Amino acid sequence: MPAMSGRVPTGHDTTMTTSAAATIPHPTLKELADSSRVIVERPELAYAPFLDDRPGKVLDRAARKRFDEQGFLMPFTVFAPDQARALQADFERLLDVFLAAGKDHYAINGFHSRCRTIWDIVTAPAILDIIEDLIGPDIVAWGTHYFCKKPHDPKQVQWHQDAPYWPMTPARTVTVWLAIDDADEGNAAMSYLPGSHLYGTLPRRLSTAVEDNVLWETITDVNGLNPPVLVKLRSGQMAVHSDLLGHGSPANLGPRRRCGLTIRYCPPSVRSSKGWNNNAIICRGSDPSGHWTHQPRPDGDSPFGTHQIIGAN
Ligand SMILES: O=C(O)CCC(=O)C(=O)O
Repeated sequence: MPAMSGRVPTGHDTTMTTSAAATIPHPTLKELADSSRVIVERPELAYAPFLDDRPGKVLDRAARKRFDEQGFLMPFTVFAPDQARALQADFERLLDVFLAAGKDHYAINGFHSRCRTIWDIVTAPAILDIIEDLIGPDIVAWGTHYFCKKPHDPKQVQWHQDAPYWPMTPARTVTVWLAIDDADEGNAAMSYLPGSHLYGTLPRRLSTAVEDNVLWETITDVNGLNPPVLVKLRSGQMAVHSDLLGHGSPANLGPRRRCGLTIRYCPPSVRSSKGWNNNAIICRGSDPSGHWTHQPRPDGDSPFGTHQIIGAN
């Protein structure tokens, strides 16, 4: 299979911590405002910093500043090893149900309101404490997707930003990438392009068949951006990234599965169209506007019913 277009996300710094990441040179927000790289295709998709004066439960001011500068933070251990093994067992049980219903490894997309297993992860306090520090005390979860790369899975996730895929405005969603399996250079871990969230929407095109993309768009040119950083995580750890951050992952050439659960959180002030606001969980606080429809904890795990498929990457 061809490598991902642009820089291949291997052979780079695989041990980067959030403090090391702070050494990456970033343009300042002012420099960016003057930069011709900022695309105004959808001006509401410009990055707005999360930093404010709240003390933070987990993330102090410096950490939130790093998020604003680089567009991601990692790693956070949110589940202990025994809980992480339970996450794997739960995923495998869920996958069996989906496979038996004729679906594939990437199909568990948007089922947080149908599957108690996912609903319970989405509302886990250890995750929400970190999200609260970024987006505030009112927390809506509107999307989930298991990205399960089987051993020797040729499928790739081409460089992309999430926000252009979504009918959401403004760009204010933070994604949790929760490692169900250990993820590293041996099993197609994802990579981030630090600082790329600051450029608005990057030029992109439809992916080609040869790219074998799980999704369908590819950033046309990553040259001139910071080099990729591997999202190396142990099972039970998570990373968080901005919906404008460039990221992707190559084919899984090795014998180890690489599964991660993405969870999309935003403050209730975000507006969604196409009915995506009806498949939400109000995890903390409230939505006084009533835009988001809260889905209560389901009784069990069902592969059937309504869910987001299109674009809910
Ligand atoms: O898991 C991957 O390889 C890609 C995940 C992704 O695109 C995302 O978190 O938005």
